[in-house]
Amino acid sequence: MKRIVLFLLLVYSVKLYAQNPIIRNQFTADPSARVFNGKIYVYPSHDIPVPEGKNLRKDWFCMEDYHVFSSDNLVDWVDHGVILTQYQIPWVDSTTYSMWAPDCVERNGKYYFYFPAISKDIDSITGRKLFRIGVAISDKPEGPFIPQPEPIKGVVGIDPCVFIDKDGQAYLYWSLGKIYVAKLKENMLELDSEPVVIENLPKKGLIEGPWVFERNGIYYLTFPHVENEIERLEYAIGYHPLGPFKMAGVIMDESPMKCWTNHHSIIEYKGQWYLFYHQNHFSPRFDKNRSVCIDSLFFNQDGTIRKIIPTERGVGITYASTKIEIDRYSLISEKGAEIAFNDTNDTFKGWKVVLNEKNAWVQYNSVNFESNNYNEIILYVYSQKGAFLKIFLDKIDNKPIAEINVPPSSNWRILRATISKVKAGTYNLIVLNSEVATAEVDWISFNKKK
Ligand code: FUB
Repeated sequence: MKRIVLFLLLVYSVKLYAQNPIIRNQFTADPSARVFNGKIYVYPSHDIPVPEGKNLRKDWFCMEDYHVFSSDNLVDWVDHGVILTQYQIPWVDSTTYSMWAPDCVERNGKYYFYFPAISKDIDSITGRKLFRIGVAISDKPEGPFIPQPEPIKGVVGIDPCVFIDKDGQAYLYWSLGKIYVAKLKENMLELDSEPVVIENLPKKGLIEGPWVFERNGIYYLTFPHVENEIERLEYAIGYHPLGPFKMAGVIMDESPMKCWTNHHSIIEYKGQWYLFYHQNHFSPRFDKNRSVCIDSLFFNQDGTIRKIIPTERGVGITYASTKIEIDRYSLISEKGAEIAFNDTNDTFKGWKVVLNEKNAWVQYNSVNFESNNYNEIILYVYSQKGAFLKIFLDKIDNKPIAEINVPPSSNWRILRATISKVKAGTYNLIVLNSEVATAEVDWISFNKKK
């Protein structure tokens, strides 16, 4: 099995591009984002549909392996393939498909990958198989990771998060209804203190998924918590990794898609802070098949975190010459505009914008025209009765840069039109339907015609 994983790792490196959700070739959840060697690496859980013929709950999480994804611009993501599977780990009960939320940290040039899974052994007190936390080690952030033969002694639970403080002391946080913390030894494989429960967190409603980071001397303990019916992201602050912590607020409210879980990480990259989290974009009817998203995160002057509203647009610059998926919008008109799947039988084929009425519009921010030479727009569109689209930069009050007649058709088609001169720069793009009939747009792009 080890050989197969190594082989897959060498041949498997898929380039993906995305707004939200950022990973478009599989379900991903519980993203732990880390910056290693100037790049962002995301270590998520890998949700899969429950395989047939296994003795598994049909309505529950199902995970058998982990992938890692990297990017240096938050837009183009490389899938480095499988880095660890349940079948490689001697202590894991591989009939349980329980490779839940992981984390990865670097120490002295080695990468330590922490993951929870249900252990084969039967606990003498509860008489049950329990979630334990294991470690796998690699020389590279992309793996391959070699698992330790035993889980970490003294830890029962899920959702590991490792924080290394400025003085070099590492701490392991994890959850099991509550949040626990213990010091890690220099070898990163053993506890160096008795686990303690972090106090002063909400007493009612599930708490899990700890993520700890430090900024300007404040230690942020962030976590999903069920205050009402489903999880939202909350945080507490303190002045030491072991606390005491004091509740400070909500980072993200409950999912508008009603995904029961949320699970996140927070990092700074090239001077901007980001929240990585998940919702169930590709699986609206089954919220155990989730997808990782990113949105920008901002602090107030006093160090508190501004609440984040999840977006489709996500983060990063989109280049004018790429396929701009305007259904990943920044803003959308209140009336007459909606998004829909391109193919409801294969949600990974993405979405389209449906502009149902006159003056319905959609706005997609941060499109970069890196030169003055663009002179053509290309659109992938459909309108049964015929429509007329106008393209604006930044404001609908501005003069449109293109006006496109979409002839009536029973098929999707690629249309091209000349655009007026655009000065090199980054703009917010607006697509407006100026006809009564419906126009559907999958993507648009810009070209430099000779
Ligand atoms: O992904 C399985 C579990 O769902 C995670 O461990 C929790 O944090 C929740 O996201």
